[in-house]
Amino acid sequence: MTRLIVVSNRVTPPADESAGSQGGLAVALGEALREYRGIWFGWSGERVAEFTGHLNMQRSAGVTTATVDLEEQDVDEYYNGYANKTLWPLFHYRIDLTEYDRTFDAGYARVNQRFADTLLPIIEPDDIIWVHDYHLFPLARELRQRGIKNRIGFFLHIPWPPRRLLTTLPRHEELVAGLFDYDLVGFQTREWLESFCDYAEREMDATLGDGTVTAMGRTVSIGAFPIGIDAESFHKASQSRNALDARQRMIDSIAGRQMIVGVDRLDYSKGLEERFLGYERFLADNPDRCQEVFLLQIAPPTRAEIGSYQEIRTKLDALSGRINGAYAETDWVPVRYVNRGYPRDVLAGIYRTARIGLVTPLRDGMNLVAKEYVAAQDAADPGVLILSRFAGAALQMPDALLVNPFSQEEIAEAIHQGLDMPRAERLRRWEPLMHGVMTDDVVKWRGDFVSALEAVDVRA
Ligand code: ADQ
Repeated sequence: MTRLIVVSNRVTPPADESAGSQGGLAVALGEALREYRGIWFGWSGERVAEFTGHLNMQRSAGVTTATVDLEEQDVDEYYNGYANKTLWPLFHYRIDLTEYDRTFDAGYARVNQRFADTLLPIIEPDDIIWVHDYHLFPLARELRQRGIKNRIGFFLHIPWPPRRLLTTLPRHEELVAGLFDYDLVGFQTREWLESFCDYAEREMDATLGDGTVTAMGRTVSIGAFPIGIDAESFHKASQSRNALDARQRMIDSIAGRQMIVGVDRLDYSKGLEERFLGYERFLADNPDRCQEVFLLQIAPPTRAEIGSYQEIRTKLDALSGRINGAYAETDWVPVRYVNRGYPRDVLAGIYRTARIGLVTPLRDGMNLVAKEYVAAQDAADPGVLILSRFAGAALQMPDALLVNPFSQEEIAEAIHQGLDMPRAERLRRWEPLMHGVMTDDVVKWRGDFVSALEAVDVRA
């Protein structure tokens, strides 16, 4: 029987789902792995003095995980370095934040080789292998060089940048050439896929076919597979005991005001600074109304070892303090800014209480928060989603209030419109959004990807 091997940078061992703290991706992949008797392979998150290649195999909640520990230098050069100081900003169009350093390249190559060496002994001839994200572009090449002929697919969770930006990366050709050792490469949207094709045609002299790209004598299948959430269970979670408790606590503290909610990892790509400024513009433009609302921004810190993340955190601390200093009254603060994570059911209850979900990334592969906000709404009285037109999700969610996240005026106007929106219009917009979120969920996403990988013509 075919087994599925999922490979990602970090492995999140499937926990007790009733704990409600699992990410949608972990839930979705967990289900796929159970169905296919699969294995989830990646970094444990632990650091050791010297890399041993020891594979820690564990089975929990019906899923087998296989993890390796990495050396401090690996984490610095591969994870904090090439993945998160070079590729992440570049692929989010931030060449101003992109750091190029040869030691990062070397660390990235080394960890991909180490992953391939460690994974090799557990691959069986009929396994299909699904590699995730920008940390692992060269993994298929490393596996092929070690004789692996299995079907290997790759899914990119983040945008594909325009060609003119990507060519600022030293040795970009080598990075992209590595993708041609996969059988299938998937993107979140057609926009990122087209951007990839543009690069391949212009920089690699590639030929485009029907769902394929051929370059350097190799053909790879390509497709857009927009990721969804575990919509049904998230919707249920929004009515769970914990969600209702969270909702009641919020209502008690709101004193009849309308809540606007933002939930994001603390990352410069999420447009938090611009969002705060847009909200400040709303307060300035509507002095008579501003006390009707407040903004709850939940933003747990991530990648805290990286300078650009420390900078954005400092900026947001200052900006939230400034807005509150300028506008707060003794019984009202305009911004509640919280730097921690919450269990999924609590989050669902918070989304359900908010009149507006404010999701304004400057650039995002997809954005699952927009979909979670929609799934958590009360069908009788739904809230309004304000969504950046530069999130991949915007292509699937035209009924949201789409804004340019760089424009303070557009954010301020959309907040105004959202607060005043009559229930009939809120329903008219929410119903198709909810239909889309429920239909194009994470189960469909993984089913579509795995079927497409299984359907690829066997490699020559
Ligand atoms: P992310 O950049 O992490 O994902 P996103 O898609 O919004 O962005 O997913 C974030 C997840 O973290 C959501 O499920 C959200 O609920 C959760 N989360 C955020 N803040 C939280 C908090 N305070 N407490 C608990 N949970 C919190 C990357 C890409 C995206 C792409 C996804 C999936 O950058 O574009 O949509 O992968 O492919």
